[in-house]
Amino acid sequence: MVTLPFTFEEYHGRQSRLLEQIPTDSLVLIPTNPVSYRSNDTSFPYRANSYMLYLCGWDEPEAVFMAHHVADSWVTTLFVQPRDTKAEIWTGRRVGTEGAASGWPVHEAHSINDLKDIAGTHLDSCKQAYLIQGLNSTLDEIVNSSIDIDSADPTSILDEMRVRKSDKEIRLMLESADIASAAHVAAISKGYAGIGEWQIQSVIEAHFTASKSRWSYPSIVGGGDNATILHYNANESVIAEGELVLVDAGCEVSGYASDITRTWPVSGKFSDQQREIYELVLKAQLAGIEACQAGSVWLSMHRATSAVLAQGLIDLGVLDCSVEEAIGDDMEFNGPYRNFFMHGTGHFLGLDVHDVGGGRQGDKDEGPILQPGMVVTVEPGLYFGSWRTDVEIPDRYAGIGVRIEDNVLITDDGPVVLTSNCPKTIDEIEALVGSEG
Ligand SMILES: [Mn+2]
Repeated sequence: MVTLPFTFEEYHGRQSRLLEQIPTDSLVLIPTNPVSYRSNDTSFPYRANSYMLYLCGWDEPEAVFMAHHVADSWVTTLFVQPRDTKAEIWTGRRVGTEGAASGWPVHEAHSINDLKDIAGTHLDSCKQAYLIQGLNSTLDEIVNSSIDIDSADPTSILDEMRVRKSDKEIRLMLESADIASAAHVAAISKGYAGIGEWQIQSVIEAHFTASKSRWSYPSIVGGGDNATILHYNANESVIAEGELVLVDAGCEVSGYASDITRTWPVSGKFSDQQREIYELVLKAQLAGIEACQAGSVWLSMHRATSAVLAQGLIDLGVLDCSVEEAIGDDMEFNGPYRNFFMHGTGHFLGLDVHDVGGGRQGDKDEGPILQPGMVVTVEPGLYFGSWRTDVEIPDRYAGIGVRIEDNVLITDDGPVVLTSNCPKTIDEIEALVGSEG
């Protein structure tokens, strides 16, 4: 039997916080994700919609969470796949309507086959529907075809709630961070010159599976120049003696993601050039973490990492200009340092690996204020792809890509690194590479 990751009390609290911000003449409709097909009738592993998980923890496909107002209170309903022995023989046991009504934090449960009738009837007495569109075509059609109903988007209200994590959510995120940390440690300790990127991937993902977890995004394992491709995940090359390997991999626990990047010398020792770049990225990453203070703007950590990286690139002779010029006019983060650090410093983390809450870094937008309970990633990097034609790559650093990423909880007492069990100093890493070879 499925166990929910949170108490009914926690789910009811989330539902009330949502519904107290919704006019009472509205119908709230939160569909889950559809099943996606990989090839012919083979589906991708199913992942429920994060808003659905957040509001009631339901993780079977073909479901809708609904809330409608009766007399003085909201009534919550789950539409779910009904029990069906013949279908369950093929695709697995279902909780069914009775199980949903008794075991999940809602007042009622109905068959998904009755969605159109029941939701349609409730809509007749409503002025607007708070619907997440694009997930369930039946709902989109009912709402969009009725001229008396305005469609509103509930996600901005939910995002505001999701971005600050409760203590229980933080506990799950710490669990997720610990599993991913141990997976990286296992991979580093089994590294050797000549190992295949896919073999490192298998060590990482074996640890996820053995820990009853699964990846929260496709694992990136890039040796040498492959480390300079930000979303490389072909993971099909052999890593040669002396090359660095960049591993960006995280897992999820009850839907909550971790997201860790480590870069290490596959033969066990950083070369002088690799060490110079690694130390610079690490210095920038520590400055970025230090900038994760409650009350600071979202852009603070990008400012912090950018200042360190720009100065460092000048000191190493990669750039020949002032820090201001390197970062860009009016601190727009578009100067020449961007040739080597082309992404943001971090993103929010939670039920989605790139979680809700806004804030893409890399321009002047200061973004939201950091608040206790928010979890962010801090992941500066420097990339010198020898294959690039858009910019001159210094010979000394050609083929080096370094990114270091941790998951950081904002608290009133400063940043707390949730992934601190994953080593990142040069000494720790050099001691670990191949130690279980
Ligand atoms: Mn990340």
